[in-house]
Amino acid sequence: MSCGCGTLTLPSIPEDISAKIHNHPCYSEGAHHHYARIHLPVAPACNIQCNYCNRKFDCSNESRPGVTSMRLKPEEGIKKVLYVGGKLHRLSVVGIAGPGDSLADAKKTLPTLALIKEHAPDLKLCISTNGLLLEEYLDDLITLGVDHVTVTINTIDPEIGAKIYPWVFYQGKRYKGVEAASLLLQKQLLGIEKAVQKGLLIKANSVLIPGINDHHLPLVSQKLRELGVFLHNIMPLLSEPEFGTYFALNGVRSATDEELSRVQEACGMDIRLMTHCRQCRADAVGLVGEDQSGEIHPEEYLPLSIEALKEHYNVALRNESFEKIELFRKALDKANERIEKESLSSNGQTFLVAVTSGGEGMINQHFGSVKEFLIYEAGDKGVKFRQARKISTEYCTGPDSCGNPMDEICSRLHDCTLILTAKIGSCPQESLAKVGLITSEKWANQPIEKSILEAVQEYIISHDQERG
Ligand code: CLF
Ligand code: SF4
Repeated sequence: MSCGCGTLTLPSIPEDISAKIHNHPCYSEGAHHHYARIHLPVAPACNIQCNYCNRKFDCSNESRPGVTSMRLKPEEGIKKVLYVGGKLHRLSVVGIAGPGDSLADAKKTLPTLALIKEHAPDLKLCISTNGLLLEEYLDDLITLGVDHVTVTINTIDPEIGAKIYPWVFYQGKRYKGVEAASLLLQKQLLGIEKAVQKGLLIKANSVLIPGINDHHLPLVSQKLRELGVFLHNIMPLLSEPEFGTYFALNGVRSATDEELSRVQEACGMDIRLMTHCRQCRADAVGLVGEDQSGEIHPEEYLPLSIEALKEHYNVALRNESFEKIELFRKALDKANERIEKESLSSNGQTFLVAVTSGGEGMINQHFGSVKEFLIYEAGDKGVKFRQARKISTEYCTGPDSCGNPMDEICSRLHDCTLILTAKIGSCPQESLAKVGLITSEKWANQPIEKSILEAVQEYIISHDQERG
């Protein structure tokens, strides 16, 4: 099973853990092409302040900054889950990731999880927290069957922490500066340690903040590994003036793709990395990377009774869909297995390849409708997923409106060698060729990894021939 690993050669994943992550789209890179998640925005309160967060918007620890989700009550949340699960059979996980901190608002998070456990027990339960109250609520989470928990931990040094967290509110008292950062760190480490001891699968998120914790994150990774954390997700700081955060207004800029790659490379020496995170919304719905939240309207599910929604949810049909997905995954793994057997013989060179995909692990999206490119790295060590790069608008937004975000696309893909896509017009193809990007439709509707292997092999051969 592929798991979004970094550069470290880790021992293989034990069978019981493999089973737990098999259809979790965040914990398993392989699963994210096939299985969907839903976030329920039931928890608006928070007990700390992060300098990259503006509380007018959703929690930036597990969501894209600058987005405001509609709040739901627990009983509205379960209705939404049953409604979406009945429509979107590939839904496998429910996450609570804000819009504040799930455990600062445990009075709403825990009843919501209890309702899901009661009415949709086939779904995995997942929460994301800043960790301040993790230890306090651990037993409740275990009783409810939550076994995937994300803790955002940006530093293990209180001096650095004081630059990120201006205050922490704990047991009726507001702490500030280094004292606040020390308290938060101590509670995070204790919560993680206890959670791992009790068998929870912990993912840690760290926001990569240029000039603040960029050089320090490998130490965080080391510590997380010692604590038994399963996966480390480095998320680039997104910092735009319109987000109105302390960092954005005080000159702390967004992290670049290159900085992210560099830090991932350094952290991947110590721990298994998640590289396919899309910093989704607190009300995200659908495959990771393909948010369908705008298609789900409260008036469609709120008037219905739980009983009616359970019928619509239809566990038997959902099970059949899961079986089909698993058959497809097996066929896909078989098609991709060549990449494990065949060496690329790139003589130490690595190539970045951008792919357009609408899911299912295939090159099945038209260049014109792409909102994000999947970037893979291919070299002597094989083909591995590196990161997703979003663009602000698709190349083509309608029949009469072929836009021209080509400058942005060229700049986001400037370090790539090849672009593999399902379809591309001659006009964008020529523009990309001018900046040295080679595009190809040859692998349209083919599995991603084996296509990259073949495309890079072809590229190496043709270049060797050119050089004589
Ligand atoms: Fe949601 Fe987070 Fe659970 Fe996934 S998201 S609570 S672990 S179900 Fe996933 Fe979204 Fe990244 Fe989060 S892609 S922001 S890592
Ligand atoms: Fe914002 Fe989340 Fe930090 Fe709270 S924990 S301040 S909601 S980013």
